[in-house]
Amino acid sequence: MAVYSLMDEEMKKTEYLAMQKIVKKHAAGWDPESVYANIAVEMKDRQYTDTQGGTVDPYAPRLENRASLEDIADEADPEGDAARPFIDLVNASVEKDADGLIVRMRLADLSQPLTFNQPGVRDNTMEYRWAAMFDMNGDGRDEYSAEWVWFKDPEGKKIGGGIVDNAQMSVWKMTGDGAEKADAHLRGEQKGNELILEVLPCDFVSSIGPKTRVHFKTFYSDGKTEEEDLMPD
Ligand SMILES: [Ca+2]
Ligand SMILES: [Ca+2]
Ligand SMILES: [Ca+2]
Repeated sequence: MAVYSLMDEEMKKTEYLAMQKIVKKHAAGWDPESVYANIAVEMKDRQYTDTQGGTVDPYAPRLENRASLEDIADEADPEGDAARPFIDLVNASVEKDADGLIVRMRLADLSQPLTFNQPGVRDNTMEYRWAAMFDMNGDGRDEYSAEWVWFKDPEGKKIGGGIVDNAQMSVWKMTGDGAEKADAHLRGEQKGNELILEVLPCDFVSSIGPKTRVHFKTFYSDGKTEEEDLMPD
């Protein structure tokens, strides 16, 4: 009994009340587009430990693994540094011209169909991702991403197929505590092992300048393990 009343008191603390409010808010008007925001908030509070035993802030600026649009085009990523060939980046590039932006990601092997909405993956959590991340002003923090992404659809059936037909193409704008979908028209295609994402002219594309730095991220989860590849590493 004493334990329960202790817990009861504990739950009345400001931080728990604030947390309950957030949970209630998300549960009341579930919006798949806010999934990113929720994840980002979760991630912000997580502590990471680096190889030296120190803690890592995932939101701290990072400059070392970003490259200019010119440099990234000449860069290659090792094959085999990701567990699965469909998320194993081999090279990638970003090209901007008057017609918009073209993002290319070459993977080790995209010849096999993928399974979406795998039973082991938790509802509304990320299952697949192939993303180009943009640090517009080169300060080490990303402001936009252009990507294919798939969150496990609670209503969706398990389906097999390709990335272009099944994952969602979108441009995300990072906000203070999450991300929101940016207004952008996209076209996507797969050519062999290459994924091509075309973003038509928009605010995001026009704000890409000489200081802009880019890096690439892929992600896969089967519910048991989470795997990724980064370029540059
Ligand atoms: Ca790789
Ligand atoms: Ca930035
Ligand atoms: Ca890599």
